[in-house]
Amino acid sequence: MPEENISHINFDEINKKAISQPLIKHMYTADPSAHVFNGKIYIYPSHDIEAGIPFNDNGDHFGMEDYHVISMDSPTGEAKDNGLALHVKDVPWAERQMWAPDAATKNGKYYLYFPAKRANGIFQIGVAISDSPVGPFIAEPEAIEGSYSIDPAVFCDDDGSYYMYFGGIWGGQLQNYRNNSYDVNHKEPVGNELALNPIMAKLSSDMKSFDESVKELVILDENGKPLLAGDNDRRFFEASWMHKYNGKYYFSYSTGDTHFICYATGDNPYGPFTYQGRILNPVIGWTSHHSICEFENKWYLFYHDSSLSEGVTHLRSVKVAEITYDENGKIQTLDPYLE
Ligand code: FUB
Repeated sequence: MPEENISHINFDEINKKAISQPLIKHMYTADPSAHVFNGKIYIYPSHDIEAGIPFNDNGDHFGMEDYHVISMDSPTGEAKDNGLALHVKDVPWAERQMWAPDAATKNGKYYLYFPAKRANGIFQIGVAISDSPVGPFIAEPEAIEGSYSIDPAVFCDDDGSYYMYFGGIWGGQLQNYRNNSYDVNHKEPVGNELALNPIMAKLSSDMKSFDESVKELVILDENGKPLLAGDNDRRFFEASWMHKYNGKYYFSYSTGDTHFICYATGDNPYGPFTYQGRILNPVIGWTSHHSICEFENKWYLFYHDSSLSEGVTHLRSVKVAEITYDENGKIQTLDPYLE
């Protein structure tokens, strides 16, 4: 819900109707990427702060500087803030705006993937490494070669291959890229032009670089045609996530300016993917961003909203709710606030 439309909202009522409450309240957190490592839930969120920068379509008001990892013994258990995991001042190539991160583990090491702006104002994606899932993480000296835009999500397939999905429109700069080249004059396509797609690549065995050139992950409609740019209710905007359910690949994402979390399914990590429906209806706040994770044979949606800050779009709180699949593998749409 855009920030300018919130003046009529009674937040006490909203909080009573919310299907879940913020996992932590002593700081603002967003963009939760949840994983189960060694039987425990670890959430890698953005750490929202009031940076004092006015709202604009470039997202400059999202002035985050660091990351904290949240851990939980179960989705209903206490959420623990494990303190500073990585600060932008300790990332040699980055200057500002530590946006939505993700993490992966391999051979006892933990890898934190994160987007940030370089001094020239261009987003790239970096990696920082730790022996612990909660950090502290040590950043690699340079961003991942070939990376651009925002919102990395790293998926580990059953064969031990890791893939990164990324990209985001407007503030995330994806509209400025064509064939992996940046040009500030490129704009988001409109109307019947083809929609922009998320970007993906397999990670190399050291988890610090891409093993191949990055490529688009195409999302098709029910007729097998790529989604169009004017299809704002369904086209990809940001917040990639990949999970696997009953052998099928589920790619989920935010539609940005229409505020839905949607998903598409495919038969392999590269796609194509076919649009299936909505997972989460709009939350309080402009952005919607999520992850999906299995814990003890139940599936959970980690997401955020701006109810705790009473609608301040860049001061969000991470939440969790169970999701269910029907017998055909369709995810039941969640309404974040009950009627
Ligand atoms: O948190 C900053 C940005 O807002 C994220 O990178 C987007 O996905 C949106 O949630």
